[in-house]
Amino acid sequence: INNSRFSLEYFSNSEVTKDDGQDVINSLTKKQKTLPPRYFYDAKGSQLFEDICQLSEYYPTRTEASILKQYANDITKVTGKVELIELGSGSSTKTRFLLDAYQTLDYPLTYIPIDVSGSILKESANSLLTDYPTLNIQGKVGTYQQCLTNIKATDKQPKMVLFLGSTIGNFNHQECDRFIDLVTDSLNSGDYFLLGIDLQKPQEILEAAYNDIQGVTAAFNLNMLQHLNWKFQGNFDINLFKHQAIYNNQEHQIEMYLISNQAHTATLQILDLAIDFAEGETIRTEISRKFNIEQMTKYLANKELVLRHSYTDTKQWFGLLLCQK
Ligand code: AVI
Repeated sequence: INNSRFSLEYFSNSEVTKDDGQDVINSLTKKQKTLPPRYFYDAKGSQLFEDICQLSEYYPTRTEASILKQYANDITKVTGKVELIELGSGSSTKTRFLLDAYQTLDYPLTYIPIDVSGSILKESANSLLTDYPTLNIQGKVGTYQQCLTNIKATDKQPKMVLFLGSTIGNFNHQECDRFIDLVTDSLNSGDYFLLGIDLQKPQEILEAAYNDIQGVTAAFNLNMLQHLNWKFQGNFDINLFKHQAIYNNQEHQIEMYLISNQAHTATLQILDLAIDFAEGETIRTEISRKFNIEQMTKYLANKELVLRHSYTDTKQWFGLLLCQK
């Protein structure tokens, strides 16, 4: 993209590193085998996720979009003029409601999308530059850690960090702590954090959202094995696995599994790893925690993030928390 309103900085490359592999080895050699959810998102997986967002069963995306649409102007009134930084921006579709609203405040608006995928970032920047003729876009490709650390050092303008889609639900408690600490460190006092959280609701609705009839979520889950095959020269046979998502009522989280339907061994050559599966043995590929607004508010307050306003939909299925450091 050749445009004076656009810049792109790379903090990570797509080469396979030793650490990547170590992560997979550790996860697959535990008693309950797991895999890091970031392996969902190769080019095919990212497309499947976009498809999931369109499913009638998968309510989070459209519910969050409806909240943003309804309250974007209210949000601008609370924060005033800020620079927008989005973590895991992806296609930036929902962000447009905020860009529309901030645009009306009439100042040089800067949007800093951060994503691990450079290709999706360029694609979405291209269409944003056309649709928002005065918007400045400073994309950053890398992990949240890499990109946020850098922002703290360079940025003095009031800002708001966006973390939408309830992606925070894919972190366990420890990862969540570390993530929020990272965000808090990157904010100056007075800066804002806008967090999207999926709320607790009846089990049937949750399980339907992660076991859609068309099998898109199943394809998304199984694609992780194909991604590993490609990345680490593996021989996972996706026909030997079945997708399942169940709601864990105690932990308030969806758990996604791949279940091996027979005893077999798979290998990942580059990692020098052979993985034995018993019949019925599972790999847990994702947790998706479901939250309660009051509890989350207390948690954030303990982390120096004070709730300014919370927004929700009429069914109270999804929440947007606007916090300030
Ligand atoms: C990205 N993340 C918030 C999604 C979720 O709902 O936890 C990922 C997903 N997994 C299955 N469907 C969607």
